[in-house]
Amino acid sequence: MQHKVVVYRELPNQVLSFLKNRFEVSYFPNLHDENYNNFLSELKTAQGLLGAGMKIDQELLKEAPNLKVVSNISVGYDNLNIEELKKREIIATNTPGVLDDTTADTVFGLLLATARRMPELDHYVKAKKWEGTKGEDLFGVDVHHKTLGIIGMGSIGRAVAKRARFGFDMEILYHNRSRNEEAENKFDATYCSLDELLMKSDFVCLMVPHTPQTEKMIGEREFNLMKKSAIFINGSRGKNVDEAALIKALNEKRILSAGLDVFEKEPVEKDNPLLTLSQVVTLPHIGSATAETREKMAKLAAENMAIALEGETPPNIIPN
Ligand code: 8YV
Repeated sequence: MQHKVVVYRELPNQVLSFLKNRFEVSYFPNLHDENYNNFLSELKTAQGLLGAGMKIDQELLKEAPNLKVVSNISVGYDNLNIEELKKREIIATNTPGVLDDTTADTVFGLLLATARRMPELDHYVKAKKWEGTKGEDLFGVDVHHKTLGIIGMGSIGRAVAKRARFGFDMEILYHNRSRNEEAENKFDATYCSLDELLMKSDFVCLMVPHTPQTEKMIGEREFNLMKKSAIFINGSRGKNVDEAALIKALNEKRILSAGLDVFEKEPVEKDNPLLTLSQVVTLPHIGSATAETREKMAKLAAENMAIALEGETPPNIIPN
């Protein structure tokens, strides 16, 4: 019997062909209200589900009685209910590794853009406000030779540390569930408690996955521990931060500024106060979003799916 795979994300042509050569494919490059019922009816007879970001919980899984494999086109898998997948003996996979450098580029770009106020000053120039010699009102703060605190020293955290250490002569502090020898040996990173990191860092960069343990791990207490001159960067998940506390800290000038690729609710709500703050640089969750990397992620996700449906153990299986 030929397996059926439902795809709910747009895929590069060659990745789609790879799947079509092996499986029956129901393709929903753009899932919306009008085609959602059709998607659900295709899911009923599918063995594979491939895409990114969809909440795969008990409610959805009830609609997918034949499902054997869920392949995420992302490294994060906070959209999956792992317990529920385990109960149903469904294999889940993700795409680690291929996005590390691209995501680290985004995070470091965000850090630079926030410190040097680049988006704000871009608007300033384009608004034709640049006249005469400019003074202090346009100053930013230095990045080089400062202290960067990385919370979450996984492979993306290490790619950020590498850029900071070798490109910008930064001191690296880090906090992680466990010590990371590679970070300590290669980037001179110093392990410390979360509180010590928050108190000593000029830049606090959050890079942890979203789990029940990391939910809102940065809140009022943590912002209060940071320097008044601290710049907070979130390249992880919005739900790891108490957004109301972040807004309060920024409004009360308890930290200097923030660079955010992620938000508590995505797409960000139109009336989110963060969108009105000039000291906040915002991005629409584009950490891994380059043509090259998204293609690699899609290819890896399709390979994971093929290997798993063919009865072998895929390389990027999510432990349950
Ligand atoms: C996107 C990410 O969430 O891989 C992750 O965990 O955060 C991003 O790459 C993903 O590709 C869905 O658009």
